[in-house]
Amino acid sequence: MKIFSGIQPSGDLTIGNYIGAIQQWVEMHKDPSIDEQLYCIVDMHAITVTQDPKELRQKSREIAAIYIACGIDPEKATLFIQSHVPAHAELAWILNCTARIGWMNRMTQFKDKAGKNKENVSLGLYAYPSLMAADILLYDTTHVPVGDDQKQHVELARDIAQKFNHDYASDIFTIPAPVLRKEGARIMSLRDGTKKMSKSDPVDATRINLLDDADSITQKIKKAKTDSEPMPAKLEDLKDRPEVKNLVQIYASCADISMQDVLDKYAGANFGTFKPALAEVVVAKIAPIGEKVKELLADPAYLDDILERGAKKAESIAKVKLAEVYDAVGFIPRKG
Ligand code: AQP
Repeated sequence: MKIFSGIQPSGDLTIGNYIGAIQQWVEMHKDPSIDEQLYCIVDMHAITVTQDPKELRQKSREIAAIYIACGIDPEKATLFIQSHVPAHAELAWILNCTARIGWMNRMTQFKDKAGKNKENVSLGLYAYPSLMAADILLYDTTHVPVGDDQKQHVELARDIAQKFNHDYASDIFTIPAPVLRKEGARIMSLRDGTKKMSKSDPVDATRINLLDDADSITQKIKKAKTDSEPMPAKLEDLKDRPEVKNLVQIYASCADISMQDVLDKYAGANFGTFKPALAEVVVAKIAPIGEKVKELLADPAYLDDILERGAKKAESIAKVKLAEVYDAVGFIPRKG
């Protein structure tokens, strides 16, 4: 099994990024059937919407520190920055020529992000899924651990890989599969249980950031939207209570128990009891990450060294795949 995944340095990482993605990656360290794990900081994806260059640089390093602070071991996984490996952009171009406009038009993330402003967003935002397909396909990835919002893009990567293999009568690309958590694959906004928690949401109170301190985590949970009913006893009773369901999901993921376990513990309780208990488990999980990130950021040379080693390793794999692709499409290799 070969694993690839990544996160955009497009804001402060949230507990949604942690539960949906990073927590899965850390668990994968224990799986002996995994041969290779690559975790990328996808800065080229981040610029599909406007970014402040200074902040982008700072966030890119910060994400590397967060990966390590969350438990990703740079000896077991390759950590690197996407723009350090030019093959991502090069393969993305080829895949732009394989992907069909009709496929891109079905991507819900583009529709969500472009909203009513469709004519005015960048072409990069529209083509984002073929860059993501390139990220995945360069490394013969078999499994892509992501949150639920990215499932459609991984499925598109499969379609692109299959079409390319068919068009060029080859088996160059491995067909990847998304890996989603059973519970917690989509953490929702603290203010609207029907909207995904997102690092680029302009309202900070909608999310718990991985670098929030204990006090702000507690305050955000205290102010999180709920309803006037007590906590239910059964999972099916959460069906029409998206905000409550979300808080139960966050509790379960942070305490490493099932959502039903949470309900068994708090059935009948009101939010005056549940919210402080939730804040406690979230703080216990998140606060040590912030402390470790601070330590790591104090030593940028250490992080840069890990990222350089990661880029070299990733490049050595990506280069070979790109050469196969160039050959298949009929590009003449350079002499010498
Ligand atoms: N709310 C979420 N619940 C579960 N998983 C989530 N992910 C993101 N939000 C949630 C997962 O985190 C990984 C990295 O996401 P990304 O940075 O590539 O972009 P995204 O999916 O668009 O996430 P954001 O936080 O909403 O970023 P912005 O606001 O910049 O677009 C992915 O595996 C994603 O599924």
